[in-house]
Amino acid sequence: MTKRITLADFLAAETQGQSNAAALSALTLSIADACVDIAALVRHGELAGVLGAAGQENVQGEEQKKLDIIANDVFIDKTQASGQLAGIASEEMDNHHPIPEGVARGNYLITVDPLDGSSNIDVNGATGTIFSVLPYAKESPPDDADFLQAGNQQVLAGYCLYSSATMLVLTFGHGVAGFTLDLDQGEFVLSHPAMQVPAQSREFSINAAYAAHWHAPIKRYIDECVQGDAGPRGENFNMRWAGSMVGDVHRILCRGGVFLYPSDARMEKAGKTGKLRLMYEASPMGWLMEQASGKAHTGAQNILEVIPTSLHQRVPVMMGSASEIDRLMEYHST
Ligand code: AHM
Ligand code: MG
Repeated sequence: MTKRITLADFLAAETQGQSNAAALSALTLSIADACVDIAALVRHGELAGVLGAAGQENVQGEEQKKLDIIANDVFIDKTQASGQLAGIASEEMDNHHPIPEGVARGNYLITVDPLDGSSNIDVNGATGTIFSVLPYAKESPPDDADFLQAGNQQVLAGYCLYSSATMLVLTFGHGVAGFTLDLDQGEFVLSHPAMQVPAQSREFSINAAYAAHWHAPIKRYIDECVQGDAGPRGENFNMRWAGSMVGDVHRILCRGGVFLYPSDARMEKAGKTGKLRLMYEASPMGWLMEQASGKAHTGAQNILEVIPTSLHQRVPVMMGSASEIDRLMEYHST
């Protein structure tokens, strides 16, 4: 029988010998704790009375679901109690949440999308939590500008997928590890060690409803896939779109493919470059992809090199199997 490795066991080995081992482990376990609580709310659905709209919008003008707000509160309560955070920025809050007086402050900042894909909640579809941990060295409390660090500064990134099983997927910069929640024991157990994105794949993920507005490089890439074995790729492709970045990226980590949420002419007319947010969607997912031997790009730049100019900045996103992202980058440069 293979040895059962819990998240706590994994953290002890992963952080061994590091001066910040205890801090990073405590913070990671608090994130896992928050995800266990959010998973329980998601799992109980209508019975927990948490479905439906909250009747207000977030800073980005998107309708908030009740569970968006509850998940945000749970995540803040659990992670700040670790004593390792200096501040928390979230999709659901205009500005960062400062650690209250009387609660210990630490040397990390966290950015989070507490319930990604929340339009899936009411239809019992996959959702997730995405998080990114950044270093913070100052003594004084941070301001929003302190969060504006490029993705290549992250010390921990990951997501929790709430689907048929609850899975926590993490990187500290030494590969990607996936854990499945053991509901009987209430703990995450290593189930997917050393996750690797297959270098090649014949599967793509994009919301094709926006095809009329795509720019030429995306149009060319998808057109060539859709032509199948009669087209220039000479092979048939498959398409999947979960409406949840966590669900789509998880599938790609498991079996390859590309996830695309490009900017398009209609968005740009409305003053937006893409939909997904750099600091708590694109950067953490981009680092996971790279750590699993995949790639993540905006079309102009490696996602991890984009220096944020605001907490809720949006970026075009292309990530997944290395050879397909290389091809997309080539199409963007010609
Ligand atoms: P959210 O953070 O408000 O839930 O939005 C992000 C989600 C992603 O999970 C998903 O990939 C995308 O929005 C789906 O967008 P669309 O409805 O345009 O297909
Ligand atoms: Mg969200």
